[in-house]
Amino acid sequence: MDLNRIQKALRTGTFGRKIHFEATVDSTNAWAQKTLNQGAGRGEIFLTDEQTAGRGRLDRRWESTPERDILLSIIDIPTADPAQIPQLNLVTGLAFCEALKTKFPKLPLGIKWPNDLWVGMKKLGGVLSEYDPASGKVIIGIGLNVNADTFSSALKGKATSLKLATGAEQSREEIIAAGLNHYEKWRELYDREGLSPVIEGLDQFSTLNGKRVRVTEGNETYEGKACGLNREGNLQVETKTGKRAVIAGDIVLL
Ligand code: BT5
Repeated sequence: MDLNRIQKALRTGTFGRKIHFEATVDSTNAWAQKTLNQGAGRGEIFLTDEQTAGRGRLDRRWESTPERDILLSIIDIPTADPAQIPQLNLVTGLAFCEALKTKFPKLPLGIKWPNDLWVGMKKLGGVLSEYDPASGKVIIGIGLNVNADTFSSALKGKATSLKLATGAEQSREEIIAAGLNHYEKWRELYDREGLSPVIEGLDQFSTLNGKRVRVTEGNETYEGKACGLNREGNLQVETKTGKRAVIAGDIVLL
């Protein structure tokens, strides 16, 4: 990882100005969290070439290929209401999707609510934000398959990388910088104007709008048609018994 190359391409004032790098860690989110009580501040980022215990939501595993993918955590502060922290997932997904769309306009990039980046019908990346109540900070983790050539058998046919989708190796450093540049822009807009511009932005990348989906929320499962996000950024689903808003659920396209 060439940290100078990231720094040269950064146009931010806050995000990515201080970069922590380790060749191997368990999880960049876990590592970032440990540094919070040593005073790590907003905008600092944590990068690695290899994760031995990368995690997704609900303690699921995040796979990666050493030195080929982006494994990044960003420290941010939430808006006044911690209940709105999941909205930062949306801001992050939109920022990174837009950054990739700018670099790769021909790729069919999309966002599968709430936190997946897709190319066509395959998962390219994911976002995991975690709140640390002791410091009042949020750690936003981003995993993005950049130059991975293969995936475990569980992910075959379901995951892709930028290299597989474009047919060429891509620079992780350029993508990290572009993602952070877009993140800072969207984060400031979100601070000034709230979630509505983010929802508008997400709409153009939505892979779910108008499609039939199965939602699993806690112990409950239901089906319906996805029909955009409400003002809080929750996915709305039209079911037989009326419209429902998904707060935190897993969505499967039918
Ligand atoms: C996510 O969770 O998609 C969030 C992933 C966040 C990973 C980053 S890496 C840097 C930072 N440090 C961490 O430890 N984590 C963050 P979720 O929606 O729960 O999706 C997890 C599911 O995606 C797994 O159960 C697999 O099915 C699938 N998956 C795992 N690795 C993948 C990969 N490399 N590409 C595509 N799909 C993957």
